Amino acid sequence: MEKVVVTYTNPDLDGVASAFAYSELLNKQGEIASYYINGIVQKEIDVVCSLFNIKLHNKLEELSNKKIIVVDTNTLSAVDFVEPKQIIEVIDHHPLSGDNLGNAVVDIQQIGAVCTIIAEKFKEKKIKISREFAILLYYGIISNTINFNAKETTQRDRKMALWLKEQCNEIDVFLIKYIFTEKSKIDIKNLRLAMEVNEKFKLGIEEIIIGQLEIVDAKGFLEKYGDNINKIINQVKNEYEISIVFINLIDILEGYHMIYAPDKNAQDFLNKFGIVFDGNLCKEKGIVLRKEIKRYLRETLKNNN
Ligand SMILES: [Mn+2]
Repeated sequence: MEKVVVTYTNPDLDGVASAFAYSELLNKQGEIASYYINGIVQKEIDVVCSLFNIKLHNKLEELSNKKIIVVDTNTLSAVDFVEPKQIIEVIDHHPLSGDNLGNAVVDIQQIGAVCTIIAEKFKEKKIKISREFAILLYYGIISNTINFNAKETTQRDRKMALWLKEQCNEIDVFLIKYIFTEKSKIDIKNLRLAMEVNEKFKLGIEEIIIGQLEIVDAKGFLEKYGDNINKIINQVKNEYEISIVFINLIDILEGYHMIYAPDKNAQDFLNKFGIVFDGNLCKEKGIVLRKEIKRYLRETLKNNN
């Protein structure tokens, strides 16, 4: 039976690149596999694809009779366009969602990018990687680790990025700044998509939503578009009937992050975890990603109980 590799709805480059490249790897191993992208991709994908003239498809296939492989998420609601019982394999690097993944083979590693795991599979199996997959996986690692500045970055991410660069001489470190700058030119109509506020996170008995914005000049962006962000936070609170919604704003060139919580609710909640606000912001040097915040919240909750 044909396998289809999918990732969460409205995915980023790590999700798209690993889904596409993993289906290619399976094909090269003699299996029949394809990939399917659901929703609208994050802007960084368009930036990289047009830069290197790479074409993606997301034609709606009949998925109901396929075996499904999920990459870059282990949350079932994020892939609600497939039936949970279809899922045979999960490859991810996010904290466990707690969802029942049935009999699927689950491979969750604490690593900077799923692209790293997929690249390692090409290397280990000595399968030649063609230019488009080397490019996508390389910039997927760069994007997901914020050019190796995220705390969760590992030696394996660095090693595979180097290896991918050796496989394709079009890969250029000097394009990273261009890609980061271009992906930050968010059309404000698409702000909610860029904020990634569509996934509930279970924390003990609580359910919260943490958004994330990865942009250049995060401070300036917040000054300019704070009202738009507030409006979206309120929309999300109403739609999901959730009282705690906040945003992790990452400055991808300056290398800092800020937790932005305009609501007292969210601030009081985060205070209990030792996260202290100055106004609506908790600013820190260095980059902490949303999945690391999730891990921190879970760990703290566990230790306090
Ligand atoms: Mn990822």
